[in-house]
This record gives sequence, structure tokens and C-alpha cells, in this order.
Amino acid sequence: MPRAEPIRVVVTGAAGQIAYSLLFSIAKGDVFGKDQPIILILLDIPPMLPVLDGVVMELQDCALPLLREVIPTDKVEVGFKDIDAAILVGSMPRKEGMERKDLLKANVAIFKTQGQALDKYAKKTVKVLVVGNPANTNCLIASKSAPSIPKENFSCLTRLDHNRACSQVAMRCGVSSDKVKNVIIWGNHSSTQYPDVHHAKVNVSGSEVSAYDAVKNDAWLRGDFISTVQLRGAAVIKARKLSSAMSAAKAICDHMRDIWFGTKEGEFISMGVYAAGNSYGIPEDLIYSFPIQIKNKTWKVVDGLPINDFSRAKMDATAAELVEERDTAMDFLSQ
Ligand SMILES: NC(=O)c1ccc[n+]([C@@H]2O[C@H](COP(=O)([O-])OP(=O)(O)OC[C@H]3O[C@@H](n4cnc5c(N)ncnc54)[C@H](O)[C@@H]3O)[C@@H](O)[C@H]2O)c1
Ligand SMILES: *[C@@H]1O[C@H](CO)[C@@H](O)[C@H](O)[C@H]1NC(C)=O
Ligand SMILES: *[C@@H]1O[C@H](CO)[C@@H](O)[C@H](O)[C@H]1NC(C)=O
Ligand SMILES: *[C@@H]1O[C@H](CO)[C@@H](O)[C@H](O)[C@H]1NC(C)=O
Ligand SMILES: CC(=O)N[C@H]1CO[C@H](CO)[C@@H](O)[C@@H]1O
Repeated sequence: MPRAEPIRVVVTGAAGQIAYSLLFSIAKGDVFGKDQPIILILLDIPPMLPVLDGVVMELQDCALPLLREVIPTDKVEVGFKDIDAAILVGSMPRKEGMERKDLLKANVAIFKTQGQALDKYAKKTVKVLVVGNPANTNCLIASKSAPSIPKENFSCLTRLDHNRACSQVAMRCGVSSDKVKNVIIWGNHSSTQYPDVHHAKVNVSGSEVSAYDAVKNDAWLRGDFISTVQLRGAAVIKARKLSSAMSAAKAICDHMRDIWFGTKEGEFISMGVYAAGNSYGIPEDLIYSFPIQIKNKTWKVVDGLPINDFSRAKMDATAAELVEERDTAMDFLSQ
């Protein structure tokens, strides 16, 4: 059997805590397949290079057969050279007393630089997943800064929110999380996101029923369920004094593996994608989280799901937030 050529995968923010949970899963084949050799490129900022060296040592010490090479760097021209997949985790964190606008401005600068580097150095078929917050808008800026790469190749992470929603419903029904499918996260990866279970199904004792019939508690589904998922990130920070890392890394793996190998027949997942041509009346020039199916490394929005008034209002509210953020970010981009 011919041996597969290694693929090149870059992770930015590679010295950070999400990357620490993520790199092992990628390097052992959970994302790109158990027979796909990998060259891992670890990009971070100059002060973190000594930490990256430690991460490189640990990856070497894992003695993983698929991992052909690990390249630590602080240079985008090295980091994005000929890459097949980019997982952009690093971003500017909010610091004490920092204005929201200043934070956005700093992130626009980072994702403009990285988008331009993708445009110049990456393969045109590269798949780009943006994780660093504000993930939706950072993704939009990166995509706009990389005009030679199709917009469809950019997506942002809302899979963690999606997984949280599946798990909440599963726990409520007393089933394992794989028995819940087709929940939807609409919109921004923030507390205005709308976790929607109107189209979700739960496999209870061998037969599939709607989530509303399985849970049998509409008030919970329209109340605490939604707010628990929306505020879960903050709850984890409060408890751990650090933001979600293990679960974020798992969600990144789920997201990228689905891009690579496709979603299951009859199932959809959530990810933030370019909204052009959607059938839900969401403003077009946004990265917005939709229900998505993926086949042959190409995604499509699941169109035509009926939307009731309750859902409509929530989908519009999270879109409005993204429009405002985009407009501010576009001002910074053109400066
Ligand atoms: N979309 C989601 O679901 C989701 C979930 C959890 C966390 N996040 C976001 O992911 C990001 C990373 O989280 P973390 O816990 O790993 O943070 P962290 O602070 O532990 O690590 C971030 C790393 O990024 C690096 N970095 C900063 N600017 C960079 C740049 N320009 N180029 C390369 N590297 C750079 C930092 O030096 C640091 O090593 C945060 O923005 C966080 O808000 C998103
Ligand atoms: C959108 O979500 C991101 C990620 O949580 C957040 O940082 C940003 O502030 C949100 N946008 C707005 C305009 O609230
Ligand atoms: C439901 O789960 C059972 C296993 O518990 C499986 O045999 C069955 O095929 C599933 N049904 C559907 C419709 O997915
Ligand atoms: C899969 O996508 C590639 C590239 O977009 C295309 O060349 C190929 O024909 C597609 N295969 C199928 C089975 O659709
Ligand atoms: C995920 C995705 O949409 N991938 C596309 C990226 O761009 C290439 C063309 O350069 C398409 O073939 C892929 O389908």
C-alpha cells in the first residue's frame, strides 16, 4: 500500500492551554485519520518560544508514529507555508481595564496579518478554523484578508456550544450524548447564541423522538436549557479560574474531523460559516453559526427548516450583535 504524504497542519496559540489539550489528539490521528502522517507547525508570539520548546519536547516524547515533524515558530511565513489545515487558536485576550473596541482592534490586526499570510503562503485548498475570540468576527477578517482562498474554506468554532447543548439534553433524558442529534447553535459564539432543539432528535430506548417529546418539559427547554448553554463558558471560568480548554480542544477535533471526513448521513452539526446565500434571512456578509452538513470536504447549510417566532427573535438578536461587531471591525480593517 502506498504511504500517504504527510499533511501540514498549523496551530496558532500553540503555547496556550487549549493547544496543550489539542496537539496530542491531532498528532495521534483523531482528526485527520489513523493512517495520515502529519507535520505539525506550532505558531506563537516571540515571548512564548521557550514554552513552545517544551511543547515540542513533549510531543517528541509521546513517540507517536504519525507525527513526522514538529516545527515551532513565531513567523507567519514559516507557520503558514504550504499548509493543508490551519487551526487559529491564538488571539489577544481581554486584559484588565481594556476597552472592548481596543480588544477588537488588536484582534483585527492579528487576523488581518494571518489572513494575508494564508493568502500568500498556504495551499489554496487550506481549511481554516478560527477559535480565538471573538471567533466569528476574527474569522471574517481572516477570510477578507485572504481573497485568493475560497470563503467556504473558513469556519469558526461553535461546536463546543453544540456539544454542550447535546450533553445537556442527553443528561436530562438519561441517555448518552451520542443519542442526541441535530441540535443547532445559531449565531455568535457568545451569550446571545441561540441553542435550538426544535429539530433535534433523541434516541430513547431504541426509537427516535423529538427532543421536546423526550425531555417532556417545555419550560426547561425554553428557559434554563438555553441559558445554561449560553453561559456555560462563564460558569467554567468561574469554577476553574481558567477558560474551557479540554472541552474546547475536543470540539475543535470534532469540527475539523467532520470537515475532513464528512458528517453522518441524516445528521447536522453547528459551525460558523460565511452566511452568503442562506435561506434564513441572516445578513449575508457575516460568519454566523448554522446547521451544517458536510460531504467531500464541502459544507452546506441545512436549508428550509421551519422557524417559529420564538426562534426567529433569537436568531435575529444574535445576528444584530454580529453586524455591529463586523461594522466596527471593518472600520479597523480599512485603517
Ligand atoms: N470558539 C470557542 O468555542 C472557544 C472556546 C474556548 C476558548 N476560545 C478562545 O480561544 C483562545 C485561546 O484560549 P486559550 O485558553 O488557549 O488561551 P491561552 O491564553 O492559554 O493561549 C493563547 C495563546 O495564544 C498566543 N497568541 C496570542 N497572540 C498570538 C498571535 N498573534 N499569534 C500566535 N499566537 C498568539 C498566546 O501567546 C498564548 O500562548 C481565546 O481567545 C479563547 O477566548 C474559544
Ligand atoms: C460575539 O462573541 C464573541 C465571542 O464570545 C464575543 O467576544 C463578542 O463580544 C460577541 N460580539 C458582540 C458584539 O457582543
Ligand atoms: C437507537 O439506538 C439503538 C441502540 O440503543 C439502535 O439500535 C437504533 O438503531 C437507534 N435508532 C435510530 C433510529 O437511530
Ligand atoms: C469532491 O470534490 C473534489 C474537489 O472539489 C471534486 O474534484 C470531486 O469530483 C468531488 N467528488 C465527489 C464524489 O463529489
Ligand atoms: C471546506 C471547503 O469548503 N473546502 C473547499 C476549499 O476550497 C477548495 C477549492 O480551492 C474546494 O475544493 C473545497 O471544497
